[in-house]
Amino acid sequence: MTSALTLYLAAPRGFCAGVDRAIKIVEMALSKWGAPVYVRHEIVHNKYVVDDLRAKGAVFVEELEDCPDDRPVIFSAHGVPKAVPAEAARREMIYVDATCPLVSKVHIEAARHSENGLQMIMIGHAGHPETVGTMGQLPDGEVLLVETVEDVAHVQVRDPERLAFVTQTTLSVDDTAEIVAALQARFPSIVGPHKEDICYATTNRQEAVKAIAPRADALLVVGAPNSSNSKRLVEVARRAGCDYAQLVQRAADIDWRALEGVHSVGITAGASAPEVLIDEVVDAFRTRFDVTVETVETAEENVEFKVPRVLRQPA
Ligand code: 0CN
Ligand code: SF4
Repeated sequence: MTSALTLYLAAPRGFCAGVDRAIKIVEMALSKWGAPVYVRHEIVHNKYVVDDLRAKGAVFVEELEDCPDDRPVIFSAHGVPKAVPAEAARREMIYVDATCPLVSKVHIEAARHSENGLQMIMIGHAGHPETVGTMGQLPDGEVLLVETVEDVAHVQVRDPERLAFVTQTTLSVDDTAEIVAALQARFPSIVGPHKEDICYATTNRQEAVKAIAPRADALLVVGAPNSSNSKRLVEVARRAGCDYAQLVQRAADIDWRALEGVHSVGITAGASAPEVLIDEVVDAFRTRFDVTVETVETAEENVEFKVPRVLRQPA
């Protein structure tokens, strides 16, 4: 006899408007210009998405120098340092920027504060492409990076009265609030966004996890190990009281032995994880348990971003 199991499906989960747009950009570029179309960095942090686009003719590289001059190149959703489009223009390449508009907004803010004579502090994860891209809107060394409350105590600024901050869009809402509070305590005149620059999708997915985690025996986040927003969902689940929270890329990653005896499992997905993979995970549970699915909705999303005009025009 199969045992009963309730699956709490988080809503919202999975694709956000920026990811949806970035994937469309690659697909539309392939139909406009034919293969190969080069993509600098994984368009979004998901192997399934990348493999699918590769099969359609996209070529993924890490650096612009790995692209030929005579093929189009697309910059990933995470954004790029200013030097990247500048170099593409110098080489007279066709390039399309798939940076999420919510990341571009942060780029513009950082540049604006700097023009106003404020030194920039970025709250983000060292080495993450979005942080590299945002810091790269200003000359090397201009933006100071803080990753933790601890870092705030040690950061060396030019003038404590003339500072501004921006953040990565995919951070933990709660951790970031603490870092912002530490910055404001040490530098009372620091200028910044109303709260931080975390995007609606990151915020909503964390909220949904908070609603599910306390009542689930286990929680699975469908997402990739290099996906910042997905990893944050695992942390949020554990902190909200779900001791067994794991990231899985696909159903094959599920550790069924660890789930023996559970009665309820929460399921969510990072902003770069396609719904087919969530379906795959739910189906895997159906083959092993007598499953009841309950959707737990904490917000409604209706954000959509247009693709760049060059792709809306015929070739
Ligand atoms: O997983 P992603 O591709 O990126 P991070 O969460 O690592 O930043 O999701 C899309 C988010 C963006 C930009
Ligand atoms: Fe844009 Fe947020 Fe999605 Fe990143 S997670 S692509 S910032 S909407």
